[in-house]
Amino acid sequence: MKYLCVLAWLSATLAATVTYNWDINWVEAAPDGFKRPVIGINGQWPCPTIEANLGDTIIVHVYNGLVNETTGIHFHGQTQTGTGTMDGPSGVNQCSIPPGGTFTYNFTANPAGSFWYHSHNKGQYPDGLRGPLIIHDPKDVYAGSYDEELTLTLSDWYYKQMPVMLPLYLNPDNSAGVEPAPNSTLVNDSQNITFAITPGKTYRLRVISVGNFVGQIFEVEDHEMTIIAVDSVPVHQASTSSIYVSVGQRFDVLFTAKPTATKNYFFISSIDQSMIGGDFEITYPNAYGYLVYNPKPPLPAVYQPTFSWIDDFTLVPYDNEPILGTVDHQIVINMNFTNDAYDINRAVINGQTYVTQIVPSLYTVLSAPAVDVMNPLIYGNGSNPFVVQYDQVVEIVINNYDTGSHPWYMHGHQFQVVYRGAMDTPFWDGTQPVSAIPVRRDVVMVNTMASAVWRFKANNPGVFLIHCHIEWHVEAGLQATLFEAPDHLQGALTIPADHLKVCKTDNTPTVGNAAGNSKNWLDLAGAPVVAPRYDYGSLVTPPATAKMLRSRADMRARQEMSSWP
Ligand SMILES: [Cu+2]
Repeated sequence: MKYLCVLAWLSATLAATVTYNWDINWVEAAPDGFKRPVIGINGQWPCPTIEANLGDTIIVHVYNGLVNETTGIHFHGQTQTGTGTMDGPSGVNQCSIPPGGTFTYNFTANPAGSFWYHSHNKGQYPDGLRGPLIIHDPKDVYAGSYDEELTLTLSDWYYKQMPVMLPLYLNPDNSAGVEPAPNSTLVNDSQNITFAITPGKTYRLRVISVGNFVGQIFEVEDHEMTIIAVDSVPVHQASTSSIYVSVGQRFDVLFTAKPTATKNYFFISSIDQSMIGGDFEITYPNAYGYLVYNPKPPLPAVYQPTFSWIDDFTLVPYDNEPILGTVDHQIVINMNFTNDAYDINRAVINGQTYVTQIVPSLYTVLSAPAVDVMNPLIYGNGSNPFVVQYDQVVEIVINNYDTGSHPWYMHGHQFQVVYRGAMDTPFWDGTQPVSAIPVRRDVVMVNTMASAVWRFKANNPGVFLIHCHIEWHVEAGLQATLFEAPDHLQGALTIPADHLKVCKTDNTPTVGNAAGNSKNWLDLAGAPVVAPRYDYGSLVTPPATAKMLRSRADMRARQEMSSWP
């Protein structure tokens, strides 16, 4: 017993607290030469990198200095074990932080690896509020395999702000639901960047897609990459010349520098234009960078990438964790797009568009009578609720009935991808061959007219969103809510006072079922099931709605978006 106490004391003293004070505000930036307002932190953009060690306490004090928009931060890929109030999505784990509001996130850095943080508030992060989150582990299995680390974010980029584009995307005049195409492509929120390279050294490159919509194909000229981790999970080494990085995904790769510094090399990130529906003109479909061995020779001028990437489904986790057997609970998500009563194209899961509920879903869990907490009814049909019991082996089946591919993300876990069908293959019926040692990650690309299946153990009680990571589709309602052992949250979690305060400012109730009813918990009258007509993103004061959408100013905005249908 004494021995255990000493161990606990040791780990307690070794873990540090890493504190960030963030004033979130608008700044001007021209990452590709085009100047626009972006959401930065402490007057800076690109946003800073969060760095900590595994087990550290990360504290982020947020002040919303945006004036015109609400906000909120999610720490993508962090499990938030025991800290379910800190996961970030507005309307699920917290209320939106109003302008002038303060809000503190406090959680344990876990697991280690490459992550990112971003706004999880009403389609906001593509306006710039996103950055890398790196958790180091001194015991990392690849710790001795490289000399230096580099971080590289990839992103599609837009010249207009989300609150301008969202109402044009979710609009009867765009009844086919064509997503606004990006104007540009960025690497480290810039273009033509350079990495100074020392001959002979081996580098760990953390590639993080912080984009909004399209996948990115990344390649380094004449430097083979060795994948060592995906979405933070170490994998057995796999060599490739390119990687395909869906929105939200991370690839950690090693590359070894040439022995001599006689020339310099390209790298390229190219957006997957097959995902773009309309006929758009894209100013910069590629972003370039350079490995600079020697500043004297000129940077290379021409490079023809091969773009033959590895299938991430074939990667094998380093710990060889076998497939979880005997599924206790299967969740089937049939996803599609359909038009609502306004002829607006919306996403549906099993026929239901995700709609934010009146009480944030976690707060419903924490205020519900114990007898009702496992009943999905109280969370509102509009939240697409799925309740699972503690320690169940859960299988999630995504059947993609849409004609596009979608990068699906689940908060709170790195799950086992046990099956992924190729484009236009029969949906999952349980008879298809599965992976014996499945790759684990937190975002998986689900192919057009095909299924993907993942499994996890429900050992992390919390309320976690399951959603396509394309921010357009999040706003179109392509989301479900996982209530993972909500009975274990009651009595274990309390809502911090500053979190309650922002709800008060926001006039959001924090007690009751999805409809805000705390008298009759099974009466869901008033719980939203239909998406609101207008979506102006995080804007606090939307323009006078109907008038604006039919005004000449709106038509001009539409024309400016080249070839908008
Ligand atoms: Cu999607």
